[in-house]
Amino acid sequence: MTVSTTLTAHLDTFARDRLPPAELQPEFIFELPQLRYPERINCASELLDRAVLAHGWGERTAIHGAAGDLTYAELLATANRIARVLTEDMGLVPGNRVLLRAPNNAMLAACWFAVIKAGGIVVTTMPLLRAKELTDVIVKAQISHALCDARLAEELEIARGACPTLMRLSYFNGDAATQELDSLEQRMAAKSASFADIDTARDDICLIAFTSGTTGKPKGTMHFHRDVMAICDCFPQSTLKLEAGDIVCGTPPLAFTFGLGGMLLFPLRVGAATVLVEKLTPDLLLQTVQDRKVTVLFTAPTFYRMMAGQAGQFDTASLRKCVSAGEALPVATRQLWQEATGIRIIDGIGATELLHIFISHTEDEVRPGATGKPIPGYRACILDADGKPLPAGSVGRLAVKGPTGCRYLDDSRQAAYVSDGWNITGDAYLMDADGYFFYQARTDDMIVSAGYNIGGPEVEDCLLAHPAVAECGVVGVPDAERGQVVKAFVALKAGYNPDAAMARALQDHVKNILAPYKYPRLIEFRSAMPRTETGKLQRFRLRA
Ligand code: 3UK
Repeated sequence: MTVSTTLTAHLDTFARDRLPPAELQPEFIFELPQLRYPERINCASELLDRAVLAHGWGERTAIHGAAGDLTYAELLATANRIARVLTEDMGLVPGNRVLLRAPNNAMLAACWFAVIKAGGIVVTTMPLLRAKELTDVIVKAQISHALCDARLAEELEIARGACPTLMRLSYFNGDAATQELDSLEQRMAAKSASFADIDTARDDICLIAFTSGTTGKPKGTMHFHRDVMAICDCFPQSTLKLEAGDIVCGTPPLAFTFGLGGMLLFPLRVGAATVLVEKLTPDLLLQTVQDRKVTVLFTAPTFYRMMAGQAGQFDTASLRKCVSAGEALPVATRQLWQEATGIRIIDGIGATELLHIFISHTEDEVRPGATGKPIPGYRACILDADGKPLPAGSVGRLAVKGPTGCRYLDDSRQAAYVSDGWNITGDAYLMDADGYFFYQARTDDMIVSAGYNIGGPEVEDCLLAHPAVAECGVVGVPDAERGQVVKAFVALKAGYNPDAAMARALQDHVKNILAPYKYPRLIEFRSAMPRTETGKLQRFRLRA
């Protein structure tokens, strides 16, 4: 497929002008016939207008929200009204960047479609970001407009002072009952429910997702309309097998592309419904599964682990499929969830740079400890430090290519992520003789102790299988004699004592299961592990 680069609909070419140079772009593969999209496509028209006008799904429920349910037709009308506010009142021009800020709710979903209908570029931000972090994002992407949940106004108002490009701002009230004067809702009420979507090119940028990086300035990953369509037409079709009757729910924010795909785009692509809940705890998610008869769950491994203990108190019979991503799924967690619900979790590795999941497996192909195989449409291999492919059984750098890939916004770190057309995710992996991919650690997190390479997650898996352990994190700490030694941070379940005898018991437990050189020489008890908003263990904070 030749990808046109001339017919852009963007009048503001800021983002387009800052795409990585051709030699630093990943190679894209469009082997699957469903990924050969027409030259002009607007992913919002495709997912929303076509759902109502072509498929006739207007009366179906698209979103179950706290303030009530929205049908596909209602979601379309709401998005159209917001698109009119953006273009008629707020001066949005195709190619402008628009910041969205809200917990997972129906207004956030409608705003997402509205921006893309109007030819804008969506930058959804995590609800917990503070003014400093918002400023970094706004300045980096030269954001001109913002649509923000009124309850999250404070930090954005502080950021605004340092952000001269951010000229037009409108607040909405989300699922809250109160309606402010001159809110986005008020402005929308005056608008017609129809809107002519901008006729964008398939390779026009429609979203910039910032990575939840642990160090350095956040990186903006840029994605095209065709990339959004591609993630809808890969994992959910070949692996998850999402269906029109499904009701999905889960924890990842829509600002995290795991959540954007799973909790919004994938269900809309097939005529299914999503349950958007603003704040979820393990028992609230279980309660929601019971109340809403949820069939498909998306969340991170720690959430499955926490829910497993309580699942018996709820009716989870409606559940059909459970997807885990964000970090490695421990074998012990997979087992606990299967014992509690009878469901085999579908593990999948995705990345913001690749937009969504690229290695995964169906429930019938579970291989404990493995993430799976490249999903149809993607290829993966293991490379050595020089970029040469390694044979099966060797640990090396995971390299991936497919219909999506890394395009950082004006960032010298592009050269570290893309090499020779491959996306290098920063993960150490091993492929076995059958082609299954086994996660070892983040490349930077591999522990090297007395010449042995040790992946922290393997030791964590082992500790999690001990009945006293609630949560844990394993890192390497400097050691004069061995270079590094393995150190485990452990949070115990209620009723267990964090004492020397417990530490010894845990060490013996690991020595009984793994090669003895992997056992944690140091153990420190903590009440909980430091985690990101997306559920990832922050190993750098444990090392500090
Ligand atoms: C790690 C995993 C082992 C891995 C994401 C699904 O996590 C997502 O994106 P991020 O940019 O992080 C990417 C990195 O996270 N990781 C993710 N999933 C797994 N490690 N097993 C897994 N199943 O280090 C990867 O490089 O935050 C996940 C969909 C969309 C996403 N953006």
